[in-house]
Amino acid sequence: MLWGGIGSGKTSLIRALQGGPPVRKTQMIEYDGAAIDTPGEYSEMGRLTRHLLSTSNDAQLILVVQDSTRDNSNFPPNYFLMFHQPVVGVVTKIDAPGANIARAKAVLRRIGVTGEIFCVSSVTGEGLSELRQAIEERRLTWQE
Ligand SMILES: Nc1nc2c(ncn2[C@@H]2O[C@H](COP(=O)(O)OP(=O)(O)OP(=O)(O)O)[C@@H](O)[C@H]2O)c(=O)[nH]1
Ligand SMILES: [Mg+2]
Repeated sequence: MLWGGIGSGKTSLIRALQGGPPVRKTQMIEYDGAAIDTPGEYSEMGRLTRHLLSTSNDAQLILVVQDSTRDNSNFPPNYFLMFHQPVVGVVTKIDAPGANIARAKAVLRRIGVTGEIFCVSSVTGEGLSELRQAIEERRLTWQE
């Protein structure tokens, strides 16, 4: 399940990992192959995050997506410590002008992502194989 702000690159990442139709703005929570895609609005607006929380019961792994061109996140400090599933950070758009990977990692740490952080570009494909491998490794321990 992917969490992250509006336009942070969640759907593009899913497409880069598992293919599918062209990326359009995500309007609702969508089960898409192995992924649960979510609208950025749900991560950015406090009263909507409850929809994500109830859906997270279906998720085996939480991916917290942080756009490397953004200097902030709407999640409060330590937010992601609440999950019982593994939580992995993904810094997106590392190919983009203005990308700042160190800043994005610091944002993820602040909001409670204590596990591994992967840095990727869905445009160039950089970092995707490492992320894919990490997901597959975790999948071996999941109960389907
Ligand atoms: N340069 C660059 N642009 C990207 C990358 N990933 C996504 N984008 C662009 O960022 C914009 C938003 O991407 P989406 O995948 O729709 O983002 P999202 O998080 O699914 O957005 P919502 O559905 O609104 O929550 C699009 O214009 C993408 O082309 C990337 O790795 N590099
Ligand atoms: Mg989307």
